[in-house]
Amino acid sequence: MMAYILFTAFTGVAILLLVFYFRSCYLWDDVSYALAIIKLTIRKIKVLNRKPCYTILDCFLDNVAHQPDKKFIIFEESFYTYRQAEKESNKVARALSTHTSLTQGDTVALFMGNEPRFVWIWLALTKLGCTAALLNYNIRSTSLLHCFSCCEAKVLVASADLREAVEKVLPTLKQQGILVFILSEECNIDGVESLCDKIEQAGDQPLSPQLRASTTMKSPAVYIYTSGTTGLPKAAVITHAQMWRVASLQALVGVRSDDIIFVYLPLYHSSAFLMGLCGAIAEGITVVLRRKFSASNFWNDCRKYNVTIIQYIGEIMRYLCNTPKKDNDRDHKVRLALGNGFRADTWAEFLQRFGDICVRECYGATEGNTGFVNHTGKIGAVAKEHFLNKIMNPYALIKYDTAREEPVRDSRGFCIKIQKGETGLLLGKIRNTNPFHGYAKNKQQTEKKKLRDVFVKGDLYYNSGDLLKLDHEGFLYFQDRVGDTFRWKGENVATTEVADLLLMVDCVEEANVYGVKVPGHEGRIGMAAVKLKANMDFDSKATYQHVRNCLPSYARPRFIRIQDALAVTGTYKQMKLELVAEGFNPAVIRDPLFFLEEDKGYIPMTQEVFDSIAEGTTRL
Ligand SMILES: *[C@@H]1O[C@H](CO)[C@@H](O)[C@H](O)[C@H]1NC(C)=O
Ligand SMILES: CC(=O)N[C@H]1CO[C@H](CO)[C@@H](O)[C@@H]1O
Repeated sequence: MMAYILFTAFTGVAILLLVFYFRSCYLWDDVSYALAIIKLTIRKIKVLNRKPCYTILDCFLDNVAHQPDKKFIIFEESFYTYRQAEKESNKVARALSTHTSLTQGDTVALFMGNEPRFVWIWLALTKLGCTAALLNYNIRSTSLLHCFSCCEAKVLVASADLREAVEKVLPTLKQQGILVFILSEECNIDGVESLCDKIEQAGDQPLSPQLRASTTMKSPAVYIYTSGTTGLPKAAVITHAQMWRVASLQALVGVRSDDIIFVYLPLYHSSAFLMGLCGAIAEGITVVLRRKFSASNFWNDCRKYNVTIIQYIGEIMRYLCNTPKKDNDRDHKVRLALGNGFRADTWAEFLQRFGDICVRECYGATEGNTGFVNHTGKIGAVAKEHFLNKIMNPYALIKYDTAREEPVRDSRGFCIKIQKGETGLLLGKIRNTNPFHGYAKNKQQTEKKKLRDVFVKGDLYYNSGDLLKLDHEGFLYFQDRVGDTFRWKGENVATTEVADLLLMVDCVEEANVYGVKVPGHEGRIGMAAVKLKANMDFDSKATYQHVRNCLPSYARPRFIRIQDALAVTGTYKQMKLELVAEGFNPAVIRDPLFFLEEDKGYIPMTQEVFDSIAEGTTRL
């Protein structure tokens, strides 16, 4: 098997050298990328086939054995070595196994922000053979309950500052017999137990591997919530094998053992957790963990902690470029930036201002089975087509009808590949080595992401829901996400989820939610077209209160447009394209229009408000 792969790969490289010699100035990039992929694939095959099964936790334990005194996590003014992290997580594991009846295969939901304890608890759960469900700490009430129950968790662990959010859903949790822990020394809420005191009292000796003997590469390692493209958040199943796949991206982009990575994005997302934290464990490097992103402290932190690698999402890079220029902008050790969504204009500005940082733009969905790394650093591109990528990671770009929201099929009913210069829907072929595990306890949504009979009868693909453009040189550019999700402030917002919540407001009969562009901002901001019940007025106060209680700020519709009737397609799907195009300009829109003023409520939209948003005086 190995010899065969090596042979194919090297023959491939030889052919590639010849082919590209005369036609490409990206020869060196392509070759070095090919070598990196081959090296990585060999490593991956070795790791994934090890017996007994070798998870990221085992890799962590090897780091503890080989470099116990190396710093693992640096957080605020403290640091923890690999050995200390091992002891801390042993204590958590012992506390949990003493005070709960958790056994292998059970799920525990984590509801907390970025802090070292997040890491200890996850390690502890893995040591017990359990799965951690990483809840987004911005969600509340119905969404929180939904996320909690869709992974069938038995225990909830929440940080002390989220106590109120937990108390609100406590009656339902109690009904379901859920054990609730708060990370504090003591707790006097009926039905909630404190956890910190129990961790303090627990011993720190290693736990028997027997406790996780039933873990395999195919067992769920964590659940990460994604809005996917429709409906309420779904728990994407991340198996131990998938965890390795994403973690090894760090090796692919050339991370070295002396690197220090800055993790400030929320750990409940896959980029910080899988690519950042798990990747750091795979390479045995140091993580600088921060509670939250801060544009004004970003470079000071990088200098203070000698950070060499940063992760990003497009919006972050824009925030950094928007900070006032300083003399010491280039005074730092950051050499590599890893992430996605970097827009071409910001990218160029960023490099010019903050120095020659190697940017590796990646593309991939949490639950997806395909992904790319921009190995040439071509500004704006997510990747360049590469034959090895096509072998390891077979994908296809097909023609997509954005108005009808479905793939274009030919007379025989098959999909059509796009030509160079066109934009198409990205599909990833589902097979043993590129599986799609779908969503926990949600067969319907899992099936919805699969596309069958694509090029031949019976074939099966994962539908990414993303539109990518292929240019004439073979570079791929992310264009848009189809259907029912938009991105705002780095978070995906599922339009149907927001619409469902609006329907709970008394005066609302129908709601159509979509995202609109705002000048000077990445992504799209939430807007809703609403039809009111007969003889009722828009109740701005009730709407505001409901939206504020149930939705995180990035998901709240900032504009509401009242319509007599909502436009639907022939198949009764709500039409969004026209609404999106019309945006929120009161000069264009005749319908009554409302604007959500932060911390105040919905006020009538005026030309002044519009102008101040367009000029950037009103911040969104
Ligand atoms: C950062 O690097 C400098 C020089 O290499 C060193 O003196 C300093 O102690 C380092 N700081 C930290 C926090 O490791
Ligand atoms: C392998 C490779 O060539 N990577 C490129 C990635 O992007 C940076 C710039 O953004 C280039 O400098 C690298 O050469």
